[in-house]
Amino acid sequence: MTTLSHPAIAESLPTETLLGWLRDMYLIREFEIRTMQAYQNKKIGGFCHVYIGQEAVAVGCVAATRNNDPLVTAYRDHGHGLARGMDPKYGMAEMFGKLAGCAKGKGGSMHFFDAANSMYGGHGIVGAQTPLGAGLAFATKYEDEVMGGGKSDKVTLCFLGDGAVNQGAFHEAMNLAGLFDLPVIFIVENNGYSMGTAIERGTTMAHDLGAKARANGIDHITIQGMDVMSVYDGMKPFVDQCRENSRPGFVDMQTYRFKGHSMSDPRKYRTKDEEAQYEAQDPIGRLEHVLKTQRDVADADMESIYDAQKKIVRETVEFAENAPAPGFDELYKDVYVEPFGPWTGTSLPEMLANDPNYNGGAR
Ligand SMILES: Cc1ncc(C[n+]2csc(CCOP(=O)(O)OP(=O)(O)O)c2C)c(N)n1
Ligand SMILES: [Mg+2]
Repeated sequence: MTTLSHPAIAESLPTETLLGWLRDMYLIREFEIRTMQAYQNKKIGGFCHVYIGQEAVAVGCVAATRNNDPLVTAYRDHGHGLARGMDPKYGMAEMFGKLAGCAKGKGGSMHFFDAANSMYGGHGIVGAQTPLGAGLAFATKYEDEVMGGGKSDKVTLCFLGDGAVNQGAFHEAMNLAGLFDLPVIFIVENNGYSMGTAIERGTTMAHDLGAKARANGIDHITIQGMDVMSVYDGMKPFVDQCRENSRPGFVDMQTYRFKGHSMSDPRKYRTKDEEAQYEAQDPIGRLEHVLKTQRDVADADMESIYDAQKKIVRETVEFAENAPAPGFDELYKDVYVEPFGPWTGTSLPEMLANDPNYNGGAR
């Protein structure tokens, strides 16, 4: 394991930067509170997993990257989209199943997507995004080195849950990343549970997840993910190192989800004491405390930032309510690569027969 020694970088950042992180965490928290309400009011259907408690992870990691660094994650994805700068009203509209949603209302909560901010989803199959993370990193390297795109030096952030480290796809992705020197960082948002299963019950070496990285020759670090400044301090040099040497990385990001796994989880598998212990480490409260005691920021100033985020989120709900639903003409769109779909009236063989560049399949 590499021990990165660095000064407390976040401490040296201007107060404005820390206030920006606070604003983003407020936005995510409020977005999730309203999401839960809308779900209970049956405005949102399907699977829905909120990010409350884990806000510092997405915000700190995004702060350590550039906006064109690809990012991919699992289904607990609202925080990543918002931290990356996705317009929250397109996220809310997505969950309401509206055409204005970021995936035209066809994906829902688990499929936030925002290509303009290099956010490539939102994936519902546990671990399925890990080969995609390796693939995104492979693509950037290929563009740089083979296609002559110059050095974009992009670093891909691939988030996964602690449950996903038990998936075969994850190990295949890590193997290829290690083998091909892919600039990807796998960030395990280790909230201690996969649905109702505690990590120790489902994962070998749960006390040392870095073992999974060492097996593939991949550098790893552990980060206290309840504190946005620690997240940034850990991630910034790690991302810079990955950018510099194009070697993959692995992060055991220790965090906790304050709510249930999804909207239908009574949380019987953990104690109220345990929940209270983590709630006392609320990432938002921690940053508020730092800003108040070390930066002389007044409570009223932070409150007004929170109020502004509340207003933004209230407007997302109004927007989503009033936005039109997709029409029937949307039903078959974006299902297959167009125009090969059967509804276009053109079959693939017909398309190829009419394509002057098609060589009949000869290699
Ligand atoms: C391949 C696969 N198996 C099972 C499921 C059902 N499932 C959905 S979420 C989940 C738990 C995953 O937990 P974790 O990776 O720790 O992420 P967290 O929910 O804690 O963010 C499971 C088993 C699934 N979606 N995909
Ligand atoms: Mg988990």
